[in-house]
Amino acid sequence: AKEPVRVLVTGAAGQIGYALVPMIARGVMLGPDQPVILHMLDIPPAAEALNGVKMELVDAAFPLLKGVVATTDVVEACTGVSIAVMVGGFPRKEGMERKDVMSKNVAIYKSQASALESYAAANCKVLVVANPANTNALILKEFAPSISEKNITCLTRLDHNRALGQVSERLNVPVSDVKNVIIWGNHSSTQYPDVNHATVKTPAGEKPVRELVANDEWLHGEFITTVQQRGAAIIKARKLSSALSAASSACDHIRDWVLGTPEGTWVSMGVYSDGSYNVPAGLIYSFPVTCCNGVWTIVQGLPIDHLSRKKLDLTAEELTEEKALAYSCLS
Ligand code: NAX
Repeated sequence: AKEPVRVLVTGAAGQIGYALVPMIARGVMLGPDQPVILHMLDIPPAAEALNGVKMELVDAAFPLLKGVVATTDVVEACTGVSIAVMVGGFPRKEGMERKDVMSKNVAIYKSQASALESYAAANCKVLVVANPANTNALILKEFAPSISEKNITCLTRLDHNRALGQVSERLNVPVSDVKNVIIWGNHSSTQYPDVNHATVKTPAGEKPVRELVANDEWLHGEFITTVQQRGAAIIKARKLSSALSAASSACDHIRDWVLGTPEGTWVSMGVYSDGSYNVPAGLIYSFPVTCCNGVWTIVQGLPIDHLSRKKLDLTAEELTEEKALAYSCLS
């Protein structure tokens, strides 16, 4: 039998946490034969709710779940974890300045970075979900210098999956037959959902999405805005932000990272830019990646047309500004 893997979820008493921890305990994230020990962190005002989640995890009697740590102590939460999913953060409240929200999150990610740096297992893989996800991940990277930049990522897989979903709905094909969309850039409304390289499996082989949709107006317009604004549409409909789809996508992100992407398929992940596609190095930017043996690699050599270039640059500019704002909160 495999040794259990310790998985940290921060903000575990929140909405996404509540959807995510049972998925992890069922093997959705690390596979059906991988036992797990869940470490759940939240802040003192949520301690009682967190304990309630722990009670439900016990009550669900998940065969793969070998232990639960529910704590408000960041050191206890981070000790020995091999996977860290950072969902906790300070939400933007009405009337708050962007800089004030950033400043709160910078403080949180700085201190949690230090705890991971000192107490997590060697080679711990980190996924930041909490917004501003890319920039929180960058702060975490800065303050956990002993964690490899290859091990610090942010979630854009939800946006990626939303793009697959929109194509599937439009063409009336199973979503599992659609692949290789790309989310470029920031997990924000400047992200660029790109279908230029996406394909659909058909009885006659793989066909480009562009050819099958055959409607550039939709692809350049409604498709992009629907994906960019899907989060707001969910809030409007549910009166709560996306949780089940965010949790499911976080599992997809870690599963593909650890267990590998299928041959011929790439996924979108927010990763540390090395300057690929002329994206400024030193940002956490969403790229198309393949994963093998627990290591992601940016897909190279995709042709970028003029329209796409402008969109890649626009979202990079926003991230550069966010980075500057985050750094200004440090001083
Ligand atoms: P909730 O407000 O329901 O939950 C957040 C939880 O984090 C709360 O229980 C809170 O007490 C806790 N928390 C706050 N500060 C903490 C700290 N310092 N340490 C540990 N826990 C802390 O929000 P939820 O809907 O679960 O969303 C969580 C985050 O995900 C938000 O930042 C949200 O913006 C972000 N999202 C990111 C997405 C992505 O694709 N990257 C999509 C979904 C989601 O909107």
